Amino acid sequence: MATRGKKAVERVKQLMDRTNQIRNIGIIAHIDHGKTTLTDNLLAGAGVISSELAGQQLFTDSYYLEQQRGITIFSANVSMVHEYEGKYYLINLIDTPGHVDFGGDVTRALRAVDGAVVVVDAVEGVMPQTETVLRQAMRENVKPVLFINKVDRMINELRISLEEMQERLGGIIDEVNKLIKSLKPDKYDKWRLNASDGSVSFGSALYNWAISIGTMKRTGIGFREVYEMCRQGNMKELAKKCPTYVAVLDMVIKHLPSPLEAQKERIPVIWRGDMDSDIGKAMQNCDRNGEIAFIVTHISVDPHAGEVVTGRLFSGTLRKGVELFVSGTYKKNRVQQVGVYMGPERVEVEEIPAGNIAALIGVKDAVVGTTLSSIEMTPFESIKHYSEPVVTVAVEAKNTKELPRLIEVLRKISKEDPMVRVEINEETGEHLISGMGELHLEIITHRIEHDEGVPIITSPPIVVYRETVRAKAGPVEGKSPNRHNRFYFEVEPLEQSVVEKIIAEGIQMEKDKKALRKKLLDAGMSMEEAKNVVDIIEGNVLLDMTKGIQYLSETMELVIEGFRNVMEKGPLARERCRGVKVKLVDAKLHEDAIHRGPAQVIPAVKNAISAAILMADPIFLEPMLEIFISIPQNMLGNVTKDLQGRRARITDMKAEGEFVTVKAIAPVAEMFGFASDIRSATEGRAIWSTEFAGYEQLPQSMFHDKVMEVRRRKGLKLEMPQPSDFISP
Ligand SMILES: Nc1nc2c(ncn2[C@@H]2O[C@H](COP(=O)(O)OP(=O)(O)OP(=O)(O)O)[C@@H](O)[C@H]2O)c(=O)[nH]1
Ligand SMILES: [Mg+2]
Repeated sequence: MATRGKKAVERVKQLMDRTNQIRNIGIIAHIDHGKTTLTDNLLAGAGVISSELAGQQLFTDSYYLEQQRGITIFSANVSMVHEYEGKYYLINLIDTPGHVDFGGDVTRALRAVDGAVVVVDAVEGVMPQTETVLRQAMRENVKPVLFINKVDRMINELRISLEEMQERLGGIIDEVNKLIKSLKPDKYDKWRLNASDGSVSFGSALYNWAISIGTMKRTGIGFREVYEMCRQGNMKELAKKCPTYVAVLDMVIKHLPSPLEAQKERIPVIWRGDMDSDIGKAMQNCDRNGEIAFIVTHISVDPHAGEVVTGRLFSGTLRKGVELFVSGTYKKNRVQQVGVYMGPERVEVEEIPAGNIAALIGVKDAVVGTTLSSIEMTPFESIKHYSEPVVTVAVEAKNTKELPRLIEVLRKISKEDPMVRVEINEETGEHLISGMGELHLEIITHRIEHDEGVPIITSPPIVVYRETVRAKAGPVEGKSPNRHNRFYFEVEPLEQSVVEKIIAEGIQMEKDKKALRKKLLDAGMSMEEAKNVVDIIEGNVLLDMTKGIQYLSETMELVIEGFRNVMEKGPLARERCRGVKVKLVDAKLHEDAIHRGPAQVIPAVKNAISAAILMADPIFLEPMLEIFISIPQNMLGNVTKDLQGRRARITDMKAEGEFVTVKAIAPVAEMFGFASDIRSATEGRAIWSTEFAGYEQLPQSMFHDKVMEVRRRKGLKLEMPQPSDFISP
């Protein structure tokens, strides 16, 4: 059983080669439902950590802030070996965080795996984040199994009868199935969870016992026995007779696919290249003799070895010394070391065949999401996360001598975490770090100060707005400084549903015009417009509605650059634009290319688009959160009062026994400090979570003040900008 020592390493190396005996899985769930405790027990069961410590040590929460705060911040890769029906299997597992601020980690982990153990707390049941992580798994074509955890609480805290317990457990399975059915109708028949076929197990990660149909048959311990032993406080015996790892790992091996089965179905979803090409076939067949195709899903720093790039190898064989193309750069990197995980440690190996999760050293130019390959290939689809970095802090090095170090640290952090966006405020020279929420930014600034030792001054968190328009305007003429070129633009709102689809599906310009047109039509754009799209950025589009204008096609790159400049820094307060449809309707160009260079075209385009936006009834959009709160009935008053003070809109309220659950939508800007306020308003009895809920228009009454607030922060003139600031009337 033990996987420690030399023999264990040998076993892992052997199994790495037997693709049928590999399972790559993620543990996913709502916050606090017990993922890390479960992972501990699986590691202990496999002999990687001592079983006395399992459940207390929280092995994969090895970062000190994780231990201090009792939450997972970074996903962690571990591997273990398990024997099932006389055969050994290699299980590569990723423990993911549950807090919404770290949801990007979950998304990335799901790219690396083929199956997921969805953990649900038996008492809390299916929660909002359960749905979010399941949606993400379905999107990646990752098959789920279910572990219902904390059954001990159901028995000992809720003190319900055996019958009611079984009924409630059945209810949770039904709910998860409903989600699978609505999120992935085409797979529902195959993926439907069912306690009687063993794709669901039940137990207590903390007290280290679990049962499934399989273990029931072998041990004779079923719900009745579990119920009685829990009541008698005899969970030690349960843990001995039916330890968690047996039920859960058996379930994983029996019901989740090996890479060989999984890649056939996953590749068409995560890669848009030609399935009949050699590399397409190699990946679908998990062919170790094919070219190398690898996606980076995790980057961490090892104090001895430096940067460790972890990810999934879909085809080929990785060996020390190979040179790999790094997508998005024109560079090749040489792999200096190849490793696999053994428990939480990396073990260097000679080579790793397709189907495994591998750790590489030497790939300096990769960022999370990069495709590494031995031939130039279409990169994997970008790893899309449903949420966006909407909260920002400004940081400044306390000591200007430390500025280069600060820049270096920020570069490193944004390489590891694509949900972090770092920008320089040119006016003030500060660095603006945007992240998913308060906690995310707190961890980042903590890392800069305490782990990297760069003292910084950090501003309180602020919200980033988006600039958009509510009306049509134009055509507006933009003249080049030499007056030889003129561009005419119209601006109007891009239909809301189109904006949302473009963003949710990550639609970008691509070489294949037909494929792009189809995506835009599916998103609800008209044919007339879809065929004229020349650029797309963050839910804004540029359309070329002109016909037969001489020299325009040679100038289009510059027009696009001008357009992008405005979309990245809108005319109201240099916030990003969103949902703006810009149409180029006419142009007059100088015949001589020298007179229509960048210095002429870009300002003409920028000025015309900026002025048109200001004429089209512009407004700020603000980021929103959906809030879910569950509280005892008698505290409802305190909670609704707090919510009202935050411009929240209550969207649903349901009583369940002594508890009420409230759903509401509120601006991110009003939610700072909510955690401590709700704690004191409810004596710590509220269970709550939030989720990103897109953008809404800022109320008109706040518009002027907010624009001024942002302009002040950015050191801009404290006046509402006018079209005449950009074009002469
Ligand atoms: N009673 C009981 N408590 C449990 C059980 N499993 C986990 N817990 C407790 O639940 C809390 C959260 O456990 P974690 O394992 O950290 O949960 P997690 O899902 O990894 O949390 P995040 O990674 O932060 O989302 C801890 O206090 C655990 O001791 C269980 O089976 N029974
Ligand atoms: Mg955890």
